[in-house]
Amino acid sequence: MTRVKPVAIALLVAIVAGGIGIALGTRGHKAAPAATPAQADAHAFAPTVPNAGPPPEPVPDGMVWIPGGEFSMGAADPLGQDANAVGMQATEDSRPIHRVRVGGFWMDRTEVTNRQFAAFVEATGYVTVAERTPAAEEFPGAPPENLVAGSVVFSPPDHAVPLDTHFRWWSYVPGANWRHPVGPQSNIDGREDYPVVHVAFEDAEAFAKWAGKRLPTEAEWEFAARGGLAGRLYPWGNEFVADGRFMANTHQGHFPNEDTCADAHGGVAPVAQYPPNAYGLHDVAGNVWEWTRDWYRADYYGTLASAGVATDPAGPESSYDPGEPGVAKRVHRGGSFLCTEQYCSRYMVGTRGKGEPSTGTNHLGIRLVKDAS
Ligand SMILES: [Ca+2]
Ligand SMILES: [Cu+2]
Repeated sequence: MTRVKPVAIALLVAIVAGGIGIALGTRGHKAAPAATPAQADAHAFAPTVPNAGPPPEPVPDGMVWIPGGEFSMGAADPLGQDANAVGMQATEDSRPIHRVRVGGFWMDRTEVTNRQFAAFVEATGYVTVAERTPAAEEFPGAPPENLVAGSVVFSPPDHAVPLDTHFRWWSYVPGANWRHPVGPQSNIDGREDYPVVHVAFEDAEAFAKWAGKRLPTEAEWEFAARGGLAGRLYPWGNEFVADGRFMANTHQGHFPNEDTCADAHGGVAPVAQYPPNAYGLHDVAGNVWEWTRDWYRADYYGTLASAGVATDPAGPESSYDPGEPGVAKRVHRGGSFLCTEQYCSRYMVGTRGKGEPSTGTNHLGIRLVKDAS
């Protein structure tokens, strides 16, 4: 049953949930066929050519060197079939496969943890977006009593539901924020090594500034996540379960009402519970989505492809999501503990997510990079 919400709250949810929409997609919106046949695209990957030379010194704590180099960016459609609207088959925005060159950089081995974020808040007194009362002018017409600080939380039904709208399993929860991941009654005691969640883009940037780091570009993120491999489905290769071992925290069982936790974790997991990729990065697939600094445009890769090899692409000038034209979005990457081939398979390494910048959720976090000095 869908709970009936006051209109203003529904509005708040509609706006705030814009971000997950994408991550999870909007069903019923049928994407246009790709201009390039899927089969041709599948052969568009060329080997990754990393930059030569040793990592610079010193090594920042908790980071690994990503050498940068030239690689093929994007995701092909290996299934070549017209299936669901948000899974692999719908990732036209990750095509065409195109050649990109990025410089070297340091990258966090893991997603930013509650411990790390707490140190930042302790030092600065920073208050996250989810902890601030929504401003009346941002939600015209909303009764003041409905303007309550909170965030968007995965709230699965206890029975199977049509996968037609993400409102069936996402709720705007007053009092949810990074300290209270699923609502005011919850806390992060004993969860110091879990990824921080419910962070908006500006929270991520504030944390990065304090830490002397920055958000990665989308191209940097993908170069790093691919770990030197070319054209693989996942950061570790082409087999989702490799030699009997789960390599990422995603969702098993019937989505969204049943998670069998075959991968050993239901919901978000502490960082680094799964093997790292070849560059030493944990959880670049699954666990929590990660902000990048780029604006999202569905057609951006086409723009880049026509320009030959793109050098350090930093995203388009502005955002455009054809599925939600009025909402400017930043790119998310990596997928989360909620990803499943039944609905959204964005743990696949070349695929893209996106989200409205003020919207955090309990499956969206941060991973940062740092330039070599
Ligand atoms: Ca899991
Ligand atoms: Cu997903």
